Amino acid sequence: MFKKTMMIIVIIAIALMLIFGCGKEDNPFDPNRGGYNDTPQENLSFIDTTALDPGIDGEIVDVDPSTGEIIIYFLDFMDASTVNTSNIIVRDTTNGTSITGATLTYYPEIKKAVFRGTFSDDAVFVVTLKSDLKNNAGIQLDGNDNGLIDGSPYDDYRYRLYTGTGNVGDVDFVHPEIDWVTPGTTNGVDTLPTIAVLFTDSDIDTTTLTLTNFTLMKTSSQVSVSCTLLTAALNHISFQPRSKLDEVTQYTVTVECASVFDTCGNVLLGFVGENDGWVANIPDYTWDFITEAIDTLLDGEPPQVSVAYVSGEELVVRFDDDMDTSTFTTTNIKVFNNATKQNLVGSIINEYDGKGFRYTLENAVSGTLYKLWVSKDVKEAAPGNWYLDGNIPPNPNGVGGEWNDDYEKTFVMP
Ligand SMILES: [Ca+2]
Ligand SMILES: [Ca+2]
Ligand SMILES: [Ca+2]
Ligand SMILES: [Ca+2]
Repeated sequence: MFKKTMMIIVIIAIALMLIFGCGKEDNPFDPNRGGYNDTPQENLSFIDTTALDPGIDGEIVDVDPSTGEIIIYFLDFMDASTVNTSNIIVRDTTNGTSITGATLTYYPEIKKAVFRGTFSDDAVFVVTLKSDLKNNAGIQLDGNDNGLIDGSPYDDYRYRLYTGTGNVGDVDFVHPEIDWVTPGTTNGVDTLPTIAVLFTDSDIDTTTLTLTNFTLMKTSSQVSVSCTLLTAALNHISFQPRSKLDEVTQYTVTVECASVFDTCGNVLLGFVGENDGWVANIPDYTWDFITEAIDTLLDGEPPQVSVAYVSGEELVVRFDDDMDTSTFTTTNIKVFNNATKQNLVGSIINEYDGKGFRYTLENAVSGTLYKLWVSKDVKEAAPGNWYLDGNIPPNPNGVGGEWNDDYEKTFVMP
């Protein structure tokens, strides 16, 4: 009965989200972001997508009785030798015929390329701007707009056009993304949760929605939890552990994105707004949750910093739970000059109640901006023993020790 009720709730929630637009989970967490988040981002994109003429999904209109034009404006001055019909390809996806009388003219001084030809009637066309297009500085097109050089086809930029009654919806190269997950990154989760993943487009190949591609494991031991598939639909999957999970225990859900496709074979990219676009090796998307405490003597809530303030010559830092003060070390706690990043030497004095520490500020200069940094590796005392749930957005989110769970706060020395 309980199972059924949960399922109905999830189905209603999904239905509501479809009606009211897909509400993004507040605090999604993707540890895979860590790897490329540290990579310096470059902006290699130089197609002015807002100035394409016709625009994305637009109609090609004949400029004379039989000739149409596709105009592409670049934001950069281009290497003219790369602006050619090898790198700007127009494909008639309806009739499979080549565009007759096709010519490409590049006007370097106004950064404009014009593709002219005779386009078949009532057809859909895909324009592909290949990653081999280069600007004058020799930088290639970043078609997937991730600041990284991925090469063709990942960095090719594609858009659709049509003539007459051609329907651009017939051609799908839009990759699905994860729009919402439940339970999200949080604690207090029911020990028999319904786990659901909702996708941005309702076009998932449901044969890829399997419990091989969507898995649950106990985080500490990496031991898989056997689950039952509840629903696999064009826009979501839901599943449930076969038996109750352990209480106050952290679990990891993994979506093997590289094995999930839409009905046109476009691979799942990851969480919307948090992925690198279409790349060669799509990383798994994972998130963690912590189950509820049924035995109320247990503690399923990771600690957070409750306050951090200057008092006289000390910086007072307090947590919302009893802490393992052996983790209050100079490795885990630092204060530094916010401008120069130079370490501010001071002592760490544990608070008598075990809920915080004081950092001495005898070397701080009045009027200077400093930053306190507390590592995610700071832990609370037993019975919780959880790592810090820091404050770097989107934290705190109820799960501690994640890659972005350090705590930071700037303060001016009075
Ligand atoms: Ca790229
Ligand atoms: Ca699609
Ligand atoms: Ca706690
Ligand atoms: Ca967290």
